[in-house]
Amino acid sequence: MLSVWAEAMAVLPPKLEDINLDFNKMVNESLVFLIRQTAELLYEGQNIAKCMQLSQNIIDFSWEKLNIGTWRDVDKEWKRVFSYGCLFKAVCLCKGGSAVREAIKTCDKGLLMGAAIMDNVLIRLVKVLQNHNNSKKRALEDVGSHQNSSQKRLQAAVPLIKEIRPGTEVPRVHCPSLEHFRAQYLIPQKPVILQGIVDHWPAVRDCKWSVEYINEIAGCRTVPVELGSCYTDDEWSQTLMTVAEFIDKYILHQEEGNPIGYLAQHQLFEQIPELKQDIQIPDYCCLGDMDEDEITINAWFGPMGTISPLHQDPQHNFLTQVVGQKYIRLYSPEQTPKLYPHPTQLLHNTSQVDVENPDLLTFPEFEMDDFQECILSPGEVLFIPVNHWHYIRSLNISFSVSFWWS
Ligand SMILES: O=C(O)CCC(=O)C(=O)O
Repeated sequence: MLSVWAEAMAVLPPKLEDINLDFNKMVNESLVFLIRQTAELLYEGQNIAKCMQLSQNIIDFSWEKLNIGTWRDVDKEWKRVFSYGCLFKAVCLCKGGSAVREAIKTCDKGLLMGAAIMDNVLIRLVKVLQNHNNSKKRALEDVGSHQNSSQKRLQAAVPLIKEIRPGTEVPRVHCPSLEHFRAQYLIPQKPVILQGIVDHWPAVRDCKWSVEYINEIAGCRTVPVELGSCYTDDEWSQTLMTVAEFIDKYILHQEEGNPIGYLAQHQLFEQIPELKQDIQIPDYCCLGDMDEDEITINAWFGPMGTISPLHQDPQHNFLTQVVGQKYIRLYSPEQTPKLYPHPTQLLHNTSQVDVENPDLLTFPEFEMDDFQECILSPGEVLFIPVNHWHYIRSLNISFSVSFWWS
């Protein structure tokens, strides 16, 4: 059997000359020299300690560049440099064979903060490293033994909404034709729950996406996690942790007083393609004018009690429930003035009203009765038309996938 180092090196091109180490003039010559030197050391395989040190220098230098100004203004070239640093460091970490987890973490940092390099080499490397990571099996056994009791404890914390008010329920329709959906719901911009359209997804079929499965596929991967009951709270923050840590600390053993953790991420399916194989873009998206690769696919994985405050998005949404249930409240765009959007530019798409417990003294115009609501269950897909306000609370451990399209 090949060593993990040999397997990691096999992910790289056989010859150093085959790596494209050209950068635009943004990246100065001495840094390009450093990157080349690091790559040479890696291919020689003799002085890995020095190679590791230089990789870290590349990471540190580009990290500073990534943190200047706003994220969308960061030059892509610095993201490429960061990815090279992470790639070299991750391979170095494989040398002794004992730091594979650390190597996976390093790849994930490159995937999250860097840009794709060398035909997605970081994704290919992580796949190789994951095969060597057998400690996931132990974590899996842990998950199995704790799930039932912790699910009960979580359910005690927040009351379930069991009843939907008569007359407010979002209608349900089973596998409508494209034309029916277009005429009845898309054109008039009416929310609807589509049933039977994702039953064939591997994620839904046989309830494949259990907590155990997610842990098995993604346990050792580092992902961003939101901490706090909702993103408008002062204490809300984001942090990086492995999926296994997230499951252990926030899904299965949520301690009283600890913040709620939510894995709410639009990059998850790019970062972990194994999960993407279990889902499919709904056919109805072809009614829009986007190519498939322009559709944003978001993952929402969390315990009972995650709340997405009332907000609106600039695209249509197919919010698909894979695991657990969510209580959802919808308001039409016409009601915007009565929903008190935050005055700041950053939060202008978010209402200041706590929908399930509104402060009517501060927000007297808030219409209490004029909404639609539903409990979305596994296999159901809620069509949220563009700009429709939506409030979402998970009623138990939940995994949803949303597709933003226009
Ligand atoms: O499920 C959630 O918590 C939020 C989903 C959402 O807001 C969206 O898909 O736009």
